[in-house]
Amino acid sequence: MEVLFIVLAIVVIALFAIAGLVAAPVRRRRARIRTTTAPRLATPPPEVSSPPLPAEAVVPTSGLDVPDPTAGRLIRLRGRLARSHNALGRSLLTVLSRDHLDEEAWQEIEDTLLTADMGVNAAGELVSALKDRVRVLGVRTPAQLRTLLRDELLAQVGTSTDRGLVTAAHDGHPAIILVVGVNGTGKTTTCGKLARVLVADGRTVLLGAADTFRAAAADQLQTWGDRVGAHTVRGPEGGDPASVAFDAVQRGNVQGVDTVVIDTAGRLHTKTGLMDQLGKVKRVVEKQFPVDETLLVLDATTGQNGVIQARVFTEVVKVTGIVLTKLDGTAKGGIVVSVQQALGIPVKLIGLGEGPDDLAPFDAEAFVDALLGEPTAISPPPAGTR
Ligand SMILES: Nc1nc2c(ncn2[C@@H]2O[C@H](COP(=O)(O)OP(=O)(O)OP(=O)(O)O)[C@@H](O)[C@H]2O)c(=O)[nH]1
Ligand SMILES: [Mg+2]
Repeated sequence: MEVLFIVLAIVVIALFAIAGLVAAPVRRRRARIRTTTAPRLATPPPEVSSPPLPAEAVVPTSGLDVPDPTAGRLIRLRGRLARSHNALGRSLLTVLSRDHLDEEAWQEIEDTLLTADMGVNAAGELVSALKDRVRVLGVRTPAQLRTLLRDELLAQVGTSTDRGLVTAAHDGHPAIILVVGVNGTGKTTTCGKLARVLVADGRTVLLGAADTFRAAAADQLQTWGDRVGAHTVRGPEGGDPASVAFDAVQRGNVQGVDTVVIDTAGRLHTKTGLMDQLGKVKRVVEKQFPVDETLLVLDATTGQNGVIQARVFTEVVKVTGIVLTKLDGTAKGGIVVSVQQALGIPVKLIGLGEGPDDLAPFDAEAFVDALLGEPTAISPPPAGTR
């Protein structure tokens, strides 16, 4: 009996030992899977079977930035716009308030508009509209002139233009935004700032680093993404940008994010090979879903050349909106009008600085008010000054 008891005890101990040996690797494997699953997004994606992300793709969720809300951003950033642009409004109002407006005065007004890059057609139209209204008005008070100029500038900038961006998932897949432009205009920065805008508005975002020319470009984008918890899909340096863009859209769709924002390499509009490559990026993405927005990033300081760039880019990838960057560093805000009028492409976003939240949805009224400056701007200089 005693012997039987001892044998039974040995059998039980042996069984426990075998069970332990089998369970250990399973536990280890489970632990490994937990550390490589997709990052948690601000809003949990719908139940989808997501392929695991590589370990380096996991975005930390603690210590994320909380971007400024987007509502009224341009109003908040208006001061920055006014600093570089209200000289335009001031000089126009100063000439308009002369007692006698002769041809020379009107030429001066037109020249001022051309210097601000408004473009020949828009400047001509504005001058003739102003001429008509000044004639009807007769005697002019500074306040009347300001209203008149505001109305006519608004008419040129366009108040009824649709400047909305498609950023919400639709038809069961994410919205797709492709960001294009020549070198150094601010594409990557815009993708990063845009991700912040979207996150601030409650969207979930995935970034695609389709600038594969330099590893640093993907690092730059990923840094922006990491700050707001947006995952960045990237490929090998020198890899096919179209394939990275395709992967980003596929991954974004599987994860159920709202918006996929794809950064592309800077390319001169005159380089046919590079422009063809861009066309391919869009075509390959569209094997999955249509691109909702193709945003052309233009550096406002490059002036009328922006119109030429826009013409070529839109022939290749059908641009749906302009992002005008570096408006904080130039008085050439008239490009807003010339690009729209020459090509019918609305300015949708403007960049007003290097800060992470210095990107604002374009608002015609806030823009024109910034050009005109404060109403007091045309009051006579205090005595003793010249
Ligand atoms: N002042 C100012 N600087 C800006 C603005 N937007 C971008 N920049 C700066 O412009 C420089 C170029 O920005 P990137 O985003 O790297 O430009 P990119 O178009 O991605 O450049 P490539 O990828 O090399 O073609 C950076 O120093 C940005 O900080 C803006 O609105 N205002
Ligand atoms: Mg870049």
